[in-house]
Amino acid sequence: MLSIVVLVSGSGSNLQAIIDSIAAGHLKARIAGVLSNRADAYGLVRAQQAGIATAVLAHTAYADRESFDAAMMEKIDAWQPDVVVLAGFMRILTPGFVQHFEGRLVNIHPSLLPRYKGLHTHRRALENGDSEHGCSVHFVSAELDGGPVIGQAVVPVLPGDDETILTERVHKSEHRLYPEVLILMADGRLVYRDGLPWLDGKKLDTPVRLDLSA
Ligand code: NHR
Ligand code: GAR
Repeated sequence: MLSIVVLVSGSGSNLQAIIDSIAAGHLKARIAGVLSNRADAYGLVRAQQAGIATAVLAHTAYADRESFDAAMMEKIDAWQPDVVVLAGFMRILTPGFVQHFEGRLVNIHPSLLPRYKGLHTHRRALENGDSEHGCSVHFVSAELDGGPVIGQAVVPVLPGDDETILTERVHKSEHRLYPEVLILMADGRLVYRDGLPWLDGKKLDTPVRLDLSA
């Protein structure tokens, strides 16, 4: 069974979606631990309520990113995960950390990558008058939000949308996409080889697309 470690910084609603998918029997995995860089992250409460082990490593307690990441690596390795899932984790990871978990480290980013790497993605989609927006799950590489994309969920941008309502629509799509991608991994259909995602034995040149526009 796929063993997962989830990294959070905040509310952890994506963590909750993964917990729920496991509980419903869709995702055949176990969450070995949840790690937060913030002691007050609500994601830790969600984990505890589900009986999952938690750990807090405050990045502020470390002299630099390298020593923080080294402490995280040690903690995560002790849980022996097959996959490390970033779910609203807000600290940029060092190349050493990314290399250590290469092919086992995934992130959900609130845009249709390669559009809108970085922050404030919803505002930027609105400012550009996009008619579609969404989220992407990608393997993490040293380039921020630049690793190969596995899956995307698309939502419409509707007349009258503001940042709040669009953020919420994308958020809901994240809660559907993340478990779907992890199910592909748990079923052994989606693997990482030669720096790329492969689905059912074929190089994935177009991300798996979840269409939520209907
Ligand atoms: N690390 C690497 N190396 N590569 C990626 O693709 C990563 C990553 C770490 C996190 C998530 C990401 C996103 O999906 C992610 C992808 C934080 C920042 C950021 O600027 C940017 C992107 C992402 C996460 N963090 C600030 C920092 O100094 C702190 C911001 C804060 O604490 O609120 O680390 O968008
Ligand atoms: C999600 O929208 C996720 O895509 C985003 O933070 C939110 C976390 O929500 N991630 C980033 O912006 C990474 N920089 P959650 O804590 O409720 O899962």
